[in-house]
Amino acid sequence: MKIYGTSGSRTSRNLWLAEELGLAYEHLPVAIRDVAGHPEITAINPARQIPVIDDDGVVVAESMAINLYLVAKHGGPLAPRDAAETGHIAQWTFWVVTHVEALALTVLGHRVFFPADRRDPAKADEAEAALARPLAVLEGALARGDGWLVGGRFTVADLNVAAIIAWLVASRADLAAFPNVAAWVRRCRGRDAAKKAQKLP
Ligand SMILES: N[C@@H](CCC(=O)N[C@@H](CS)C(=O)NCC(=O)O)C(=O)O
Repeated sequence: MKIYGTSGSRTSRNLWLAEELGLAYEHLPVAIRDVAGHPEITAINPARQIPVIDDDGVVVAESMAINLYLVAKHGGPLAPRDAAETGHIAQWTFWVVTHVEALALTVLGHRVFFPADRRDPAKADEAEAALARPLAVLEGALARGDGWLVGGRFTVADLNVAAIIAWLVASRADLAAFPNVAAWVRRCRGRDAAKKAQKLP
């Protein structure tokens, strides 16, 4: 399997899962600025974006779809065990992409990622304030449950959601009002596979 994209992009969530699953893969760390003109990527992904994988001829784009594909193919404890878990893993994955990702990216961009002259602290603050509502949803779920989102164990739902919440940690967002989220994201990001993926180019 070839995984295209630098670990400093959304590809990081796919590299994290590949490490969790112990997969053999070739990592092609194409940088975000080089994606649009990269011949191999443009040949396989009409969106001309990373991440995209080529798994022995099965091409999948969209970072979250890639993760759902990989657990469907390889199984194991991170994968859903039944239809209910399939639904709940999809629920959390769609939820984080719909309600959290853009806001978290705005916080990350304006506090860390953009060059200093393009950062607007007010935009970061506004996005962080808007995140209070979805973060309360996550906090409630973690407080009511057993420390994980689905099935009483670390699954791809935790990975997909934590990969985005980690942007808030990197942005030094204030998670004091969400202690269960703060503890859970530390547990998720402290896993060996997460640390290994973060060190990739
Ligand atoms: N929804 C897509 C978003 C993909 C995306 O925006 N990729 C960015 C890097 S994280 C990219 O390729 N940017 C370069 C470009 O659009 O030219 C996913 O989750 O994979």
